[in-house]
Amino acid sequence: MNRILITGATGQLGSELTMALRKIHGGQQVLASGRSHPPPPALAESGPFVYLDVTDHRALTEVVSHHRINTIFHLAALLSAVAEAHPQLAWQVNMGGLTNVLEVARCHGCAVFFPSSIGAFGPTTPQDHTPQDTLQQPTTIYGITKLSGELLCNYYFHRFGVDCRGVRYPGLISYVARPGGGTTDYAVEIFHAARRGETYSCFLGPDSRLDMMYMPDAVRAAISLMEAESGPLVHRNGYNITAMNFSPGELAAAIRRHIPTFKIDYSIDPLRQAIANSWPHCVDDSVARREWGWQPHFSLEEMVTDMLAKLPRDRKKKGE
Ligand code: AKB
Repeated sequence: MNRILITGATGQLGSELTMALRKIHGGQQVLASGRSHPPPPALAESGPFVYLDVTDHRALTEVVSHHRINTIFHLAALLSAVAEAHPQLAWQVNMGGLTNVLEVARCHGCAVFFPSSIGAFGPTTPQDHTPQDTLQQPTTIYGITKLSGELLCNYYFHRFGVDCRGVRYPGLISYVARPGGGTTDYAVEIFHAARRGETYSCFLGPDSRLDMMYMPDAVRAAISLMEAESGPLVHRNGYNITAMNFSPGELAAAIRRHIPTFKIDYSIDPLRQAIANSWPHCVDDSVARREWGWQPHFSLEEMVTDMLAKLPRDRKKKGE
């Protein structure tokens, strides 16, 4: 892993994973890519950035061959809520992008990291302590692309020897780049509202419990899985991983321990609530712990303390 391409590098995970990989391997070794014009300054100044649409097979092939890439972190995808609003586009980007990446990886001998999600589960999956290997019947287009992606990555490994690895991420919480169009985005938005001194109007109900993870753990998970010895990796793709689980009501209470005046109210979005209701409350990540030593570092309390310390104090939207 020393000539790395990151697709979707300007996204919530990509912008921090790129910086972490550049710290380890050197800026020039890590090629960030995405569809932003211009790219965010932190990405543009710390190493190379190329405009890349992952649905363009020829462009992807040229980038991989020109830069002699040997590892691809393929993060470009539509998230759950925006995918549900545009199902055909979601299939085109999430599946079209992945099949292009896997084909290019097969032809150019690259390893591939593919982020799946708790969205790969559905309403028939056991909701508590969801096992690694269980019934997966997702009812969202996002979940269908994530489950298909896990299966396709395993197929490329067994059929063609492409070293594909991946995890099922829960909701990711971070203060650098905002998430775009996910069901768990409330867990980031709430901090921005709290920092502005505003009441947060939450689009999920107070008791919607979901798995979550703070970004430093999510970045470490991707890097450590890709660096792990291959031998013990039985599952390879779609590893359940988690760090904490909470409901909007519990997150608001945790923020209130730091900002006692913070208030939340609820204005439920039926689309995102239905998606959340179809996902597990908490997954069992013991297989990831056993096969490659996965271990989260941040609990709910630690994450809230760090988020509030690091999040830039936003200006009030109006009238400040
Ligand atoms: C989303 O909400 O779509 C993502 C996810 C859990 O996969 N954050």
